[in-house]
Amino acid sequence: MNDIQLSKRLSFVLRHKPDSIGLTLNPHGWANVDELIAKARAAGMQLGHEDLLRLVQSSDKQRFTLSVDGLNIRAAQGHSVSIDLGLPPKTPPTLLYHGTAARFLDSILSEGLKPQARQQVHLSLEDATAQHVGARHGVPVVLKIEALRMHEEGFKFFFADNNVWLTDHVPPEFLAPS
Ligand code: HQG
Repeated sequence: MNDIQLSKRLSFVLRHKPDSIGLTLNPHGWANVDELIAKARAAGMQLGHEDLLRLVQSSDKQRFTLSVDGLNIRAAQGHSVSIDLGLPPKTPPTLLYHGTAARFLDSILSEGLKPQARQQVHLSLEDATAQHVGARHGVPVVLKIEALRMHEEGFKFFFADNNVWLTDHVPPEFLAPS
């Protein structure tokens, strides 16, 4: 496996299917580094400590967070497994962006942005980042979210370690084409 394949597999394990290698995440999504490596190797991944550190440092979207003591690791965001990242609510900027595919637009404008398979809706600080996120699904469309107004009306926002903003649901009245 090259680094991209390793990183994808690690994202899959830490966000979606820890039990695919017999791993259990703690309630905040952390896995013990030694246990992760041992179980990943037992499942056929060629992964050592140095590989793991390299993947954490080289991840283009900083997908993984190491605990301060270096003993634990988790995905910064993107989970479908039910965990609580334990992030404090934070005041968002006036506007945030969400990239999606044109074919989802009608549904989104009628029911708002939903987390779908993930735990929360993912929002970007910049239009350009959102374009890339949207292009993963098809012809990209970027929506502007009136994040600060949502916050003022009581919606909670969280800022993940890798600069992605998270919220539970964006009702359609806070959305506008960018
Ligand atoms: C759409 C990547 C119809 C939503 C990225 C999106 C991100 C609706 C899709 C992270 C809808 C879900 C997350 C509604 C939302 N009707 N469609 N009401 N509400 N949708 O992949 O935000 O490379 O789960 O617009 O960079 O695309 O994996 O979410 O198109 O940060 O590290 O449903 O994943 O990071 O798709 O991407 P996703 P996302 P990684």
